[in-house]
Amino acid sequence: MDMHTAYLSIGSNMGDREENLRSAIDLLNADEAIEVTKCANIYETEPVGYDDQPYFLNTCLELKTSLDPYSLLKVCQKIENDLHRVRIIRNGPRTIDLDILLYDDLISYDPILTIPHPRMYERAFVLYPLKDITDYSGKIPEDKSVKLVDEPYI
Ligand code: PH2
Ligand code: MG
Ligand code: MG
Repeated sequence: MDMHTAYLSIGSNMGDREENLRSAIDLLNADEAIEVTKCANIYETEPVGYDDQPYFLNTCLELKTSLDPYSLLKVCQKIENDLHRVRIIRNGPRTIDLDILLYDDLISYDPILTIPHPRMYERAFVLYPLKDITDYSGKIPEDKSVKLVDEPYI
């Protein structure tokens, strides 16, 4: 089977944030077409985009998968629904968010699924954890606080 490597950013700032991240990782691994192969450190991060909300926990994952990008997106959206994601405000509080950052060396401008994630290189909360599990050595913006709080879950 054709296997692909994808990187995801996951974040939570409502409810039991640690539990939400762990559940998302477990649900990804429960899919027979996905294996979570790396997990970055866990960071507590200042909200970006919409300030009046709790701090997030963020991390990044490396996956091996036989799914194409759109099928992977569907799995991510199903996990968001299963973890009772509610979102009232754009960029506002959420129990869980799973964003596809990279998929092999694919470049796609489809508005449904833009890869690489269009804002990833502006976001310290994405780049700090991504650097833990890749050889990313580019610039990391320092405008918002990003604090290391835990080791990788797996
Ligand atoms: N996600 C957003 C908007 N702002 N800020 C932080 N610190 N972490 C996030 O995961 C995050 C955010 C939209 O998805
Ligand atoms: Mg997001
Ligand atoms: Mg999202």
